[in-house]
Amino acid sequence: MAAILRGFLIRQAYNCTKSLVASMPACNLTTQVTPPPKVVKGKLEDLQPHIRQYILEKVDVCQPDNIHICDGTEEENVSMLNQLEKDGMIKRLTKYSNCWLARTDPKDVARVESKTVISTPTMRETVPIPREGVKGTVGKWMSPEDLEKALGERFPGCMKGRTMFVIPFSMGPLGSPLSKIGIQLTDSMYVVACMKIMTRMGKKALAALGQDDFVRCLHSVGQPLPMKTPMVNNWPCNPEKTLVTHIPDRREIQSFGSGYGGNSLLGKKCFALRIASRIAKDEGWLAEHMLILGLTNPQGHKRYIAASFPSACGKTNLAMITPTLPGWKAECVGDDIAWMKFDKEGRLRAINPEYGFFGVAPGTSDKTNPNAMRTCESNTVFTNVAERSDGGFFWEGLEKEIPKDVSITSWLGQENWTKESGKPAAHPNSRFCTPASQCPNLDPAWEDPEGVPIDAIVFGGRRPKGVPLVYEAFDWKHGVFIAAAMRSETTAAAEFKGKAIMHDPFAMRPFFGYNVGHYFQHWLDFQQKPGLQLPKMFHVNWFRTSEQGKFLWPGFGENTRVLDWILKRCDGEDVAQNSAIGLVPKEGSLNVDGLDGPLDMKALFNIPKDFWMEEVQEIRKYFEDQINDDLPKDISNELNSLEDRIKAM
Ligand code: GTP
Ligand code: SPV
Ligand code: MN
Repeated sequence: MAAILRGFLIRQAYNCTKSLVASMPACNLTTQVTPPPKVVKGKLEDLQPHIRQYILEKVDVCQPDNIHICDGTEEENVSMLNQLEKDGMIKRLTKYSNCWLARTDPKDVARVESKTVISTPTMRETVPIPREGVKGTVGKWMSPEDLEKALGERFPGCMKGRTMFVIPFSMGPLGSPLSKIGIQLTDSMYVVACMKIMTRMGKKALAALGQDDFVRCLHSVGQPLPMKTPMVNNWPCNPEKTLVTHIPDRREIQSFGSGYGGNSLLGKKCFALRIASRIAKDEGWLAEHMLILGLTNPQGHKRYIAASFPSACGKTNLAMITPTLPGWKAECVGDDIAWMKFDKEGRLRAINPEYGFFGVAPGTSDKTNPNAMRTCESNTVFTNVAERSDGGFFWEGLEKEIPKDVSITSWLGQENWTKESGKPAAHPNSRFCTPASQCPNLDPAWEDPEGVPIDAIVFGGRRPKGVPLVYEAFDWKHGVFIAAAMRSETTAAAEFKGKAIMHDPFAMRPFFGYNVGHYFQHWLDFQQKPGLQLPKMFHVNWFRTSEQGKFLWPGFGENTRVLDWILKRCDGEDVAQNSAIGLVPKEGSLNVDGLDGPLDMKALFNIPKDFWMEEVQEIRKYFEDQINDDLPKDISNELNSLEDRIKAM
């Protein structure tokens, strides 16, 4: 009763009498209710009724003290950063302009796949039914009843004592026919600051929305005030209760307990991949974990590629590549997510729905990724990196750039950190959150509302053994199979411990918004549609190692050599030959001129029969265990053909 009365009072207070509750039951006005929250910024009355209704619904549940409707202005941003600094949640990195360091509670450092769920009326819509006795690993389903219960145990009263920020944001260039709008409600100012970098947010997004519907995103750190337990690093979170939920039928996300990355910046993985992949299936397009890169060869011919690697497997690096081959130019459109749709002419067109980069810090240096270094020297929020005594940042990979008199404080706050401590200075999943507009090699067409035309789709992973540097799919169907059969070594981007080779179809295992088998079919279906210019598909592996465990390929800027070969194939050049697994470079066709150091081409391109026999068995087991009845026939046929070709080797 108190809750219903409270809801009524809130709507009365904001003069929103078109009540959500159709009729007010007679009630005793002496019932104790908390007063409605104060709107400290913006006006609820100025919002479209459907937005206001969503906010009030969640205000009812979460019971914040204040409401702040974000306008997205620079003044707002500055005042929030100042407040965050006052609260001790971020610290200025004085060596740069407007750069900040946040250190999280060490319990909240990465995406939590085990606590990320999708809720649909039936399980099969979200995940395949695994083979009997097997635990499903491609997504997690929650029944609507369990979801309601789980949300009910978490959200009521979760924003008490806090401010609810209302963030209207556009995924994709404002006004592009390919873009979509979301409204995120959050009680974390850190999230607002990062959403300002990662999305086009504020008044402009509201204007672009008009009367249309939006993706509903609710986020709470799950710590009403006063907190019952002390905060660690001034970083409120609730790891025991963390739950990231999606309701694709309602285009809705509700995330509780984590303030970190993809768990809390809901425009990113939750919206732009999980919800968007479902919208894409319904509407006939693709939402993918892919970078988008423009490449101009020395003859001046420009083309774009999209590339899909699992988390922490090199997307940001490839997206910002500095070509080592003379005469080449590379320009970045996006580093993590691509929304792609075939246009009227049958060309696949891609936009980057994001506005910034949330990139892995360790390994980034002037040598590996100078463009990222230049991008994040201003207006950047760093999370869980180490700090230099001169106000600079530090992480693994920057050892050579530390002057003698500069000391390091680790991400855990350990002063005078040295390598000898045996612990990394920066968390392996520490990140920079930085505006795309600052990237020196940003593509001029990166905000083209029509998207850029894609000529090649590249898949890849971390494969220390057996998988060659590059190979091409025989055709679209074979390409979809290669992507479905992708595997990669685990990384620090999620909660996994230790190194293991995991299946990661399309680099989307943690991000599918619906049944992976139906997703494969959605990709396969494009082959049947008339008039489409299907891009060529490839698989790359920068991470093959020698017996001694050293990388066989120099990687980074030198990857242009592989892209050169890929684009030659797109031009129809006769530089490929058949192998059991796909088309590989003809001898001498991969340009290795001027590479310093010896290169073991044989080891890089070797296709060991015993390895591939095992790989086929492993893939078959995975498909049968995990995808079971939902595996498209075309995919199992492709697997059988691969096996036949390997047997015949
Ligand atoms: P997410 O943001 O998690 O999706 O990661 P990502 O795919 O963008 O990966 P990123 O480019 O940030 O690279 C992750 C790690 O791989 C970094 O430590 C890089 O230094 C390393 N890396 C990237 N490209 C290469 C390469 O070509 N060779 C080698 N050896 N390492 C690479
Ligand atoms: C990934 O894990 O693929 C990321 C980082 O890009 S996060 O946004 O946290 O998902
Ligand atoms: Mn990613």
